Amino acid sequence: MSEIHWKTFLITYDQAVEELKVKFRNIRREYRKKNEYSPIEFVTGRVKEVSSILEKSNKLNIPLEKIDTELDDIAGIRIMCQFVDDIEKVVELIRQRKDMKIFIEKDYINNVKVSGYRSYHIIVKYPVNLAEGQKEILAEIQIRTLAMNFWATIEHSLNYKYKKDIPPKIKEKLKNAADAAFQLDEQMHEIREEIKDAQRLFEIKSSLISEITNDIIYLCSLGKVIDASEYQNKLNNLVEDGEEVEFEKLLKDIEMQIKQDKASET
Ligand code: 0O2
Ligand code: 0O2
Repeated sequence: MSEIHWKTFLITYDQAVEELKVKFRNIRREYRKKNEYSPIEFVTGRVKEVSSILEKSNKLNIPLEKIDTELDDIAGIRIMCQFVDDIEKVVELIRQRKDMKIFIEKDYINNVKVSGYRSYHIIVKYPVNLAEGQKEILAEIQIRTLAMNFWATIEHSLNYKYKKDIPPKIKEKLKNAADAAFQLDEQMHEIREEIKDAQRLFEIKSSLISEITNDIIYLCSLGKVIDASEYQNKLNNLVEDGEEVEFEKLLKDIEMQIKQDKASET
């Protein structure tokens, strides 16, 4: 494959990465809209650089005509989770999808790499619809916690700096850091229900506040400026420490008032 064809060759992978990012981000959005906890915290994706494709195919002795079937991470998606047990939930979500087929699973969480690397990898076969028809490509989905991601990102940049030959002293420190990241995941796992509760509460309060604010604006538009400003003061007093029930009561009161004002108008 001559260089001139790279741009065309990579179109399919670009499209796959864009589609997969949207699909996984939408899963998160769906959970959040339902005020439910999302096992997906955030999603990133990239198409491998041509220089990295060449480097890897050289290293693995893959002829360029075969990279589309033998290099499985030209399209790469990374899914970050808050807690270790979210990873299994995301893996299960992927197993159930009809728009991608699992080809290979690699569990570097139970089988930690010598470097200290932990992550769950799934290689999927993913069909991309192009102008000239459908093409199935391989894509790598890496699923990991925020702590695993932090470690892997740092280690990756050090590997880049030292051209994959990290000095033993730094390697040892990285190994210790990997252990610390593992401990952090363990400790967060122990208090995950508490954390999820706090996050759920935050989401609920945010959506109540936004409903109340919209109603206050609506009251103003009905000409009830004094009432609106009273409700605004009540909301301001609640914002910092108010309980969920207090916000609910305020929302109910303002909705009742809007109903009465509209009825008296007609
Ligand atoms: P939101 O609402 O912040 O989740 P694009 O491909 O253009 O859609 P982009 O920005 O080019 O996306 O790059 P990339 O690298 O694929 O993804 C960046 C997304 O990851 C952004 O989300 C960042 O907010 C999110 N992100 C990156 N690092 C972190 C992190 O440490 N913590 C969290 N929570 N999110 C992170 P969006 O798309 O802006 O959406
Ligand atoms: P990049 O720059 O991230 O795209 P191999 O890469 O030969 O070891 P294989 O079978 O291709 O093996 O895949 P493997 O081991 O499942 O790893 C593929 C990807 O996982 C790597 O891609 C990295 O992104 C990540 N990874 C694997 N091991 C490590 C590690 O020890 N540290 C870090 N930081 N990441 C790792 P690439 O192509 O190496 O690089």
